[in-house]
Amino acid sequence: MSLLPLFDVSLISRAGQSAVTCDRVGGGVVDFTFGELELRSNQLAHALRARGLQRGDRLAFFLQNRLEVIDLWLAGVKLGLIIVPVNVLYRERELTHILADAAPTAVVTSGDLAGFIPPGVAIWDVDALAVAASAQASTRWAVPADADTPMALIYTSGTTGASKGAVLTQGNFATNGLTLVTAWAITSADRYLAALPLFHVHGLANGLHGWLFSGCHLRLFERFEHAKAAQWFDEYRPTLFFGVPAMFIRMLELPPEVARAIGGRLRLAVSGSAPLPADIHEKFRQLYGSVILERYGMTETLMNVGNPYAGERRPGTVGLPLAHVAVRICDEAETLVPPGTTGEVWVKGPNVCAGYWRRPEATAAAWRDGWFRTGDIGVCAPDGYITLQGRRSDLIISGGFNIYPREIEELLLERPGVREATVIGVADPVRGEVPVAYVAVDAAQFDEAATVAYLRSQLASFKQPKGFVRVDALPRTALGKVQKRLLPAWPG
Ligand code: MLC
Ligand code: AMP
Repeated sequence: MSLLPLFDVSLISRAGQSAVTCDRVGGGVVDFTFGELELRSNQLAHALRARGLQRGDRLAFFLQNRLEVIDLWLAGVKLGLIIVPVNVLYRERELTHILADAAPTAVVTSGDLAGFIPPGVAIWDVDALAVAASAQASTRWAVPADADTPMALIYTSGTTGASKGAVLTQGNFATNGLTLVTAWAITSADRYLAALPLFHVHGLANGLHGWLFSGCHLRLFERFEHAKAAQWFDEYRPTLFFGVPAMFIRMLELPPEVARAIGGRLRLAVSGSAPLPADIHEKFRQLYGSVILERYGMTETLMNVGNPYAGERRPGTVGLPLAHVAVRICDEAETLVPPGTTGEVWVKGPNVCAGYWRRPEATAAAWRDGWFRTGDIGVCAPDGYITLQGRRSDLIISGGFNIYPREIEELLLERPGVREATVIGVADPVRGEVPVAYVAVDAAQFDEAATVAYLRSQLASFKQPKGFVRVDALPRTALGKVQKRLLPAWPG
């Protein structure tokens, strides 16, 4: 299953229908029809070909949500490119690694972000590219593709501190999108408010494809801004909203009458990417009159499991395997465990990526006989509902963004005066967890302010430790492994 025939249900068959509303630079909004998106992406495909891009070449984008990201995705499908979405919050360390590993022909970015791109990488300004495209022919240029054609290389934080690129195919996105449109009954009558970033799979794979396959209407926002949420929902009147728990927690701050009005029009509110506490599920239901559908996915697999659209949406659980996904829970000996027993979640299906980009060892370590080992720990109830309980690694999820402590620890250990360092996640009422660093330092040499400034230049803002706790030495096992559970409590 390839993507273009599925997109054509909207791009060609609904050419005259309003497709998307975006903010206009300088104020106001601008609308585009599906037919206009078809023409824009054809022109961009010609412009990219003129710059030498060919099937299989990588092209990265480092952009906030904007229409040009959609143009790039559509042109990428047409040309058989491998698109590399990069989180706009990434800084020197993350960008250097990803861009060296993916080796894209260029990074498409905007003037405000271009300064973060490390030297040696070709930068294509998004506005200049759009101007170049507008002078190109609008005839369609499309190369043959099938389900195995690589579509995207999406980086996911690695336990070693270096992230790995998951190779996602057209078939992965097609299966995922089609299942969601069917399972969630998305139709052309829906109105989808999109504020999740398009550089991660929740917004990209679910949001963008749910929209294009169903032909519903999209209101694209640059990013989620909780102070503006009430106004956005009131003006746009969405029927669909996909978010991370931090967004739903922020939305609990709205006045009850505003919340009721929003909830009355919302047909479906979906939460994922981090655990949604059961009390937030309940508070949202009371305030908005809308029962959140919690779902579970990952970069490597897109969506795996979700609560039913028609059926019980059970708080605290991620629900049931999607129609095309097989799930099993296995113990440390890699054996299937019975319902009610905790183990690692393994998944199999056409949603699972083709492997890690140029990392055969990492790929071999993550797959067993066709099953992908998610690293998530969970339990399956006798009636099939799955509850996630934790992770095999010490991954921290903050506002739906992933943080591997090791990445921060490695940087801390490079700083003068730092003898030992470890990072843990501590509870945060909005973001779920935030990172905190525990350090054993030589006080005469350690400069906390300089260390904070260094981390800011190297890593995304959501990875910045919210505090430094000084200890004489880290608690360790006899084998030298840090015992994070024995660290003194974070004083807040
Ligand atoms: C967040 N920030 C941004 C930003 N998003 N800055 C610029 N552009 C963006 N797009 C920064 C802010 O500058 C700030 O930095 C911090 O994040 C919090 O911002 P806030 O305005 O206070 O937002 P808040 O109300 O806390 O909500 C944060 C959030 C953000 C919900 C908007 O966490 C977010 O967009 N999360 C979505 C993550 C996501 O899409 N995950 C999906 C992964 S895919 P500072 O310096 O002040 O801290 C996946 C698989 C799957 O996991 O299938 O689920
Ligand atoms: P990422 O690598 O950014 O794709 O993040 C994927 C990880 O997010 C998963 O492996 C889970 O640990 C976590 N995750 C996604 N959805 C949920 C959810 N509904 N509840 C708890 N954790 C989730």
